Amino acid sequence: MAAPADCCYLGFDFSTQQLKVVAIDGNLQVTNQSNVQFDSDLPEFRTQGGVHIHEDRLTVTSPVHMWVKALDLILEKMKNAGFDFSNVKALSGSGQQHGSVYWRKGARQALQHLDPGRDLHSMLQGSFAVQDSPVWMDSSTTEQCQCLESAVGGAQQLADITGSRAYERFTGNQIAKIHQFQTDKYNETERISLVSSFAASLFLGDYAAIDYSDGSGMNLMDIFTKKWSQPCMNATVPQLAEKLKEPKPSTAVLGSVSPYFIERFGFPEDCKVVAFTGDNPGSLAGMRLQEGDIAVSLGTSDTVFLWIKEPRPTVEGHIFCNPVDCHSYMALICYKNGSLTRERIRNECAEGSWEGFSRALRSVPIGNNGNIGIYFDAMEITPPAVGVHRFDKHGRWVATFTREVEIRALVEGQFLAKRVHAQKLGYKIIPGTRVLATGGASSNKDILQVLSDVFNAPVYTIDVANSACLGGAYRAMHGLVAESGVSFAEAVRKAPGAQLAVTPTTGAEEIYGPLLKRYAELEEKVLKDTTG
Ligand code: ADP
Ligand code: XUL
Repeated sequence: MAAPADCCYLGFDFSTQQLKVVAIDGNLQVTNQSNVQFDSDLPEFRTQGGVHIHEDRLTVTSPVHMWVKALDLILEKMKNAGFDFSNVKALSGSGQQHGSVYWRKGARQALQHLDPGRDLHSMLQGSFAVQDSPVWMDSSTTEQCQCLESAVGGAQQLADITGSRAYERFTGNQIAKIHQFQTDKYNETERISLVSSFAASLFLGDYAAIDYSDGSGMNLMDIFTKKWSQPCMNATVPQLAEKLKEPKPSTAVLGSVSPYFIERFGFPEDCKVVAFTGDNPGSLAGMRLQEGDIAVSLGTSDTVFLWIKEPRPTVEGHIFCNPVDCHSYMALICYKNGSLTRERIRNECAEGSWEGFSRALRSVPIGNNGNIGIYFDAMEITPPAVGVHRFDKHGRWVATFTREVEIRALVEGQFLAKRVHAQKLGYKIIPGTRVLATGGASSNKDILQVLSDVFNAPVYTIDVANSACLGGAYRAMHGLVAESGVSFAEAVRKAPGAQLAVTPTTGAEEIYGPLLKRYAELEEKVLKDTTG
């Protein structure tokens, strides 16, 4: 599948704070990138961090027109910089997950008859029934979540269908709230899109399907049949399917770019639009995760992505359809107590120095002589428990550890938790499994060594500043050949790889095998104490 080097693929990412784009050539090298920052480049929308936080502190929205104007701006910027759109064979992209867009009756007509002499923003002024789109930071739908869970028999039952229990930010619950409190606007709506499918619609000049992977973040889709779940739809809004239409595979070619882009920017007539997806699925593609791999982002909070073959949804974490392989799944798990907790312990036990923190890690043997610590300074997400808890090798509660033991207990505890929760969701370590580490703490080799030992797998580091965007460009390229059976891994084989950082210490599995079991039991106990 040799692609001429002068052909080009674009990936867009409509994220919370900015719109980004990358261009790659046929050899998968990045040739161009650009971005539009919502707060500073579009100050007229008066957003902070790309959003408006409403008075109740729970409702969080973004102006849908800001996203349209950002697309006008970024394409204009590329054109002015001399970017040659005539080589673009396909484009795709991603959007922040869960956010929703409400197209007013008649908007489809507007999309189909765009005048290349004008910008999108001015032509789509009247096209949205709801001007302020709810986004993933919104947490105002607790009532709607409770209704949905009780309608299907409980949180675990909802997770068994949709891959997640009810979450305030998930789109179905947001739609239910709009139907309830903005009934007129809901009734004026002819189509509801996710941020991702909204963005694809702009390029397509018609409504774009929601893809399976981002569709999994709605609490509406049966992730196993990949159809809207009737019980969930009924409990959300009657006849909702008319406004959503059927979801499609994330690898689907939705059509060619609309004549608007051909005439205004010089895109070729056969430039394809591949389904857009959520930013987290987009990142999985950008990082080129493969079966059995786990990606661990060690930032302010810690996030884990997993490639799973046989998922077992639970009330913790999320299972989404896999964006690059329709026979697989991905899981997403978020932890609130990440770098901030590591920093607190570093300050208390290593005089504020990462050097000292690393020295302490190296000075205590792996397995910490059986001592285990659970450090939830803030109420944790996975699991919803709080407090600092220390246990000795007999499982007895202890008040303090020495400084060195405390540091190792923290790091081992954080990674044991990641493996325990990953396995609960159905994750299996297989021969060839890689751990891909990203985020601030991935620059620390001693922390990565613990990660490698706990997972008994090599750890690679990867720069992911643009992973969702890059994933969009990779998916655009793969979309053109997916139907003929070429796998994503094969299509992006030539892309720059991750760097091997550390390999597991001999004997680590024998030590961490029993510790994993003990950690899981102790965490259960802590969770019971928190929830009473
Ligand atoms: P964000 O999630 O905000 O993007 P980053 O991925 O940039 O965060 O990570 C920032 C964190 O990285 C800091 O809070 C800091 O605790 C951590 N960090 C930076 N250097 C090191 C180091 N050498 N060892 C461990 N942690 C580090
Ligand atoms: C994932 C989530 C966020 C957004 C951020 O469930 O809500 O990561 O996708 O853009």
